Amino acid sequence: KKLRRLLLTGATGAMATAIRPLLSELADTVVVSGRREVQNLLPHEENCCASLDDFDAVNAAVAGCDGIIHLGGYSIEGPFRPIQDANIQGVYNLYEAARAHGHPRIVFGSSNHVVGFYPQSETIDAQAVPRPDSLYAVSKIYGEALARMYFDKFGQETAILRIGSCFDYPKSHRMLATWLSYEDFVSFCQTAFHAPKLGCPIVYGMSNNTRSFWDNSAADYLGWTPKSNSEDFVAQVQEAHPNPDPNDPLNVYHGGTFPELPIVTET
Ligand code: 15L
Repeated sequence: KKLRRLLLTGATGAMATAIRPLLSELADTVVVSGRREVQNLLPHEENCCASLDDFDAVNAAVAGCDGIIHLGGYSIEGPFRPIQDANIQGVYNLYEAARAHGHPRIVFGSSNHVVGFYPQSETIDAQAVPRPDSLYAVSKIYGEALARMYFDKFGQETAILRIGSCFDYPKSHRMLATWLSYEDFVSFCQTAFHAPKLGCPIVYGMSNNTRSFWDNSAADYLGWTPKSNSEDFVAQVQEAHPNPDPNDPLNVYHGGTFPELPIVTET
């Protein structure tokens, strides 16, 4: 099954750049939207530039789309102002545009950092109380709450995906638990757009990793079956990082190094 017109926000970011070629499986046309134009457009793509804090631009990007993958935003810890513009004002603009245009389903790219302060010795599920590890993570909790409010108030369906580490391969011992392959991300989106009933589930964005500290059983009803397993990369990770220090925050917290990052005050 294919969407007619899929909006991809954050289209110039690293994750979007990696998955763009795979999205022709999901939709006839993919509207790629970032603050700047995407270079090297693929045959199935159209550019529609929008800064997330500009409602009119976001509204124009959303118009006519029957699905949205929202990867746009400020994606790491940083000063509050740009986080606020993109992840708070920006997500509000996106949901208001979706409300004006028939509530297309949304895959909201949230982050594992919303539970970043949990210790890796503890396995948690979608019901876990958030323990954000950064201002960035707090802004993602705002997005999750907004998604839930638009669902309860208007029936807007969203898959809240708390993305772990979406890279071409796991790059650390922590990522043996948090890794999400590009293929599994795209299969998640396909499932979210076509599940008979989506609702507003919280799902941890990880592949079928043998090692993990997240439990996705609450989302079993969706029928998503990730296929990649970080176990295939154990030898490679061990070679790159022999003798991992168990007291290194990277090996202590779900959120790795983020819990120990300072607040960045604006200059
Ligand atoms: C994130 O939320 C970041 O956007 C990404 O750059 C990685 O740091 C990822 O989390 C992670 O936790 O590995």
